[in-house]
Amino acid sequence: MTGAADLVILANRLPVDQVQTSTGEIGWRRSPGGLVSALDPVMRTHDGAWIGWPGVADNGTPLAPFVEDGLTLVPVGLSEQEVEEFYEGFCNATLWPLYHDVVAPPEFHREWWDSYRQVNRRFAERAAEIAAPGATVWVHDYQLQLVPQMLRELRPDVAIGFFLHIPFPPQELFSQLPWRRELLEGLLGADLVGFQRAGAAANFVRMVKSLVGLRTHRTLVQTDDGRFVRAAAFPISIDVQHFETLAGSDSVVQRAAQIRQALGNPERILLGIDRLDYTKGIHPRLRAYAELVAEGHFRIGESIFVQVATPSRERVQQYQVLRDRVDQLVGRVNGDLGVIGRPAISYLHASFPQHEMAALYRAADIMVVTPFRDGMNLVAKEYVACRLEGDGALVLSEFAGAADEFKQAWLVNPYDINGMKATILEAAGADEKERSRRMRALRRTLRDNDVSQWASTFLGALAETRDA
Ligand code: GDG
Repeated sequence: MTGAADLVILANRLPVDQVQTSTGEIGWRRSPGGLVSALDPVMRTHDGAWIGWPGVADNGTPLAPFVEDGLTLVPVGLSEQEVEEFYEGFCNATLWPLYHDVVAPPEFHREWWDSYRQVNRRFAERAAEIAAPGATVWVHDYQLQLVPQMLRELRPDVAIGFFLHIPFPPQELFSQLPWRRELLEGLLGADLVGFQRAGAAANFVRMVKSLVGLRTHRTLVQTDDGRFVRAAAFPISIDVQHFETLAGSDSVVQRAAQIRQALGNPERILLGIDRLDYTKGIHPRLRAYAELVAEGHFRIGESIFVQVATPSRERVQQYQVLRDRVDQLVGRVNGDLGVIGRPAISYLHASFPQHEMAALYRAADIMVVTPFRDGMNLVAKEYVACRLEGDGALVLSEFAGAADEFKQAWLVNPYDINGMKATILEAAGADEKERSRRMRALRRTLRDNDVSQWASTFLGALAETRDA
């Protein structure tokens, strides 16, 4: 059975969120994201369809495909048990920590793996139904690593690309996984496997050789059925033009001034924006800042750290533990160091519209991005895009994918608190010329690779791999 879509995107989530209208009916709200804006134009010109989970457990009634704002969306339902075992379990308590350098200990449960396989099969079957003969199918991220192989068995005629948004670990860590071989074989169903960094692609090829026993040559793998699979890096980016326009709009400029005023017009605003996730290094970053204040390098009233932590995966235990740790640290720091009406850290556990994010980026003198490990980190790129005047400073972890491109950022090791303190001080003390030299270089780098370029480079490479 074949369908009519020439380009099929599979991602864990649909690009819309399911909402309930006031009359109790199901409605959809477009969720703005880099991936959607990158793929939107390609989807429209190619008769594309997007397969994903709507974000809430289903009640047993299958949801039919629908068209929203001109995009064909195909929902895949997950039961409450699958949300627990596949999504919160295998995806976010096994693979996520394992792929991020075991910052938290990964849990291995056989029933979670069974659920992962079952949900991956459902996605693959859906793609097999709707893809036109010879279509291009692009599978996204760690939730769907078995889909390429499952889909290839059902539909050998389609071109399959896979892109991993998060890091791919070295063999010493990946080998812990009881189902390591199955996952590698799952990915090998693709014609092209894309990663954020070249090192991740190299990890993959090395493991295919040692754990699956296939022949490899540089970035190519030869499978037992005589196909060639290519692995390469395609560093993702953002819609630069969109952020520049937003940051330059009157309302964002005004809102940024309001934010500075509400904070007491300090000389220096430091900013962190992250999903509240243990990989993002929020805790050591705030500790470093608190020590700088305690030691008198920054003074309350003159400097403030604004930390936005967007609620994330709140039912997963490690995330609850992290939330308590950050709450405790911020409470202690503000209790010890703050004065009436002026905290050391302004901490917001909430998510905001993109307009507010752009205003925060505009208001901040120093952006502090310190993940222990991160596939790319789009927040760093968004900050750079919003610095239209070429000022501001980016302090960036060398363990974020963005560090490969952003060599002119102030790079730090988030495990080294003294080193981080010294670098934050250096960035704060740098003269205007130095800051502007670095920021302008970052902005040039960003403009050279925006998200639509990322998408077309990947799809171009997929077409080439297929024709070779
Ligand atoms: C994964 C990989 C890779 C955050 N809070 C709010 C909000 N955000 C937006 C940011 C940014 C995005 O969410 C976060 O992207 P990151 O790249 O920083 O991190 P992950 O969510 O972990 O993303 C990562 C990425 O995939 C893409 O491949 O870079 O390494 O882990 O765009 O702006 N947006 C709004 N309100 C918020 O409160 N509107």
